[in-house]
Order: sequence, then C-alpha cells, then structure tokens
Amino acid sequence: MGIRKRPTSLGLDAPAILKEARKLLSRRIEQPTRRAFLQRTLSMGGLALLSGCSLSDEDSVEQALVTVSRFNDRVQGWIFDPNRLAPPYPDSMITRPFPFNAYYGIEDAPQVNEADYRLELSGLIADKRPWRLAQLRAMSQVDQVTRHICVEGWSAIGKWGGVRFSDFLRTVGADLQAKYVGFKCADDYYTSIDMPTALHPQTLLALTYDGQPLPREYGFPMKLRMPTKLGYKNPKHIQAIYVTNTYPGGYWEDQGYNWFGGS
Ligand SMILES: Nc1nc2c(c(=O)[nH]1)N[C@H]1C(S)=C(S)[C@@H](COP(=O)(O)O)O[C@H]1N2
Ligand SMILES: [Mo]
Repeated sequence: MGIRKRPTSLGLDAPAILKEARKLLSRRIEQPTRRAFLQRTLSMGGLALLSGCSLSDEDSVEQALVTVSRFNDRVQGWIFDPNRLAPPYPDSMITRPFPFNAYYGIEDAPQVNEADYRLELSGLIADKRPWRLAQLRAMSQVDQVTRHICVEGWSAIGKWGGVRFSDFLRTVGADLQAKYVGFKCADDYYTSIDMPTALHPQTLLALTYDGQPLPREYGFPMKLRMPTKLGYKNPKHIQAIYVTNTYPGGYWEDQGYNWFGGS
C-alpha cells in the first residue's frame, strides 16, 4: 500500500489540522483531472499531517487525497445550513441561450420517450411504485431563478420549475433519516447527495425550464436542480432514485471530484 503510520504525536497537532481544514474549505476542487485535483487541494506536508500517512508513492497520495476529500465532505455536511437560501435572480438576468454540458456532445443527449417513461424507486422508500410524468405534474409546482455553477469555469442563471424534492420524498415515504439519495440517469451518469440537501427548500425535481417542458439536452424528462450545489451534482435525465445509508459516489465523484460539492 505504501502508507506508513506516522508517530501519533504528529497526527495530534490540532491547531495545524484545523488550519489545513480551513484551507481545504476555502478552496474548490475545480479541475477534472486527478493531477490538478492533487495540486489544488493542499500541500503534501499538510496532507500527510491530516491523513496521518507518509506519502511515498502515487497510490498512497491518491488514497490520502480521497481521505481528505471525504473529510471535507463531513465538514461541509456539518456547516451546511438547511435554512440558508441561495440568492434568487430576476427573470431579466436569465442566461440565453443556457449553456449545455455533459460528458458527451450535445447531439448524444439521451432521447427519453414520455409514453413509456417510468421513474423507478428503490432502497429505503416505503412506496416503491414507479411514477409517470403526469403524476409528478399533478403535484404542487414551484419555480425559481438561480445560478448554476460548473467547475469547468462557467456559471449561468436559469429558471427551473417542478416539485419540491422534499414533498416528493415525503409522498413516497422515503426514510428521511437515511444518509444518501442516489440518482441513476438515462445516460451513464449517476450521482448522490446528502439527505439535508435533498430536503432543502430550493431542491427541486425540475420538470420545466423557462416555463417549458425540460428540453431534451437539459435533462428531459427531469433533473434534480439544487442551487446549493455545483453543476455536476445536478443529475439530468433521471431514471431511478434510491435512498440508502451506503455511500453511492457518482460519475465525477468517483474520479476525484469532491462528493459534497457545495456551491
Ligand atoms: N445525466 C447527466 N447529468 C449531468 C451531466 C451529465 O453528463 N449527464 N453533467 C453535469 C454537469 S458537469 C453539468 S455542469 C450540468 C450541465 O447541465 P446543463 O446542460 O443544463 O447546463 O449537468 C450535470 N448533470
Ligand atoms: Mo459541470
């Protein structure tokens, strides 16, 4: 493994650990590659201190980075304020056209057919019957104009409408004490979020964009829209939702992006 435990005296330097943790929080992990992720996260010395490891090869460095990133998840989870709202914007500030992004080009966006679409539910949910779009449209709808921030270096303001995700989770009898909600998409994308964010009042199961049904490339038939999280945490083309206590990871998260991904 290449990881040696350091003497505990080094691992117990609380002020230094706090200093590193503060540094970690003030930075965003914004680059797609593991190399950049490594460079931007923190100094090797601080890393060794935080993880209690000696860093002798790439594997142990990566292992330690994952440890730091998961630590960062916990800290972000502790400081997440479920009542704090992301700023709303006026309609006049909506970015037109709204940028497209995915791990493929726009012409490869999945084509989901409404007639046979069913939203699948699994895990810690009492009523696992699949949902049709019409049933979701029949629930009470809200909309909001908020900023989407992508780690690739752009942000844009958009207007999404749909069902408050907390309403949906309550309706299906999800275990609201569970740790995670996971999403599987019609492409090969997947991601997962913490339950406090799932229950945040601005977290929407979005069915519309700018008053129209969500266009194909922006996530038809539905996406999860969270103004409190970075773009990659907002899954488009949701096919299945599950509630679990087992860490589910995500498409980019499993390649080194920070899991909590707060914005
Ligand atoms: N299914 C799916 N969801 C996804 C992605 C993807 O590739 N597939 N990319 C994510 C990223 S990185 C961003 S920035 C946003 C882009 O959403 P947009 O096309 O509406 O701008 O979708 C997120 N959700
Ligand atoms: Mo993104």
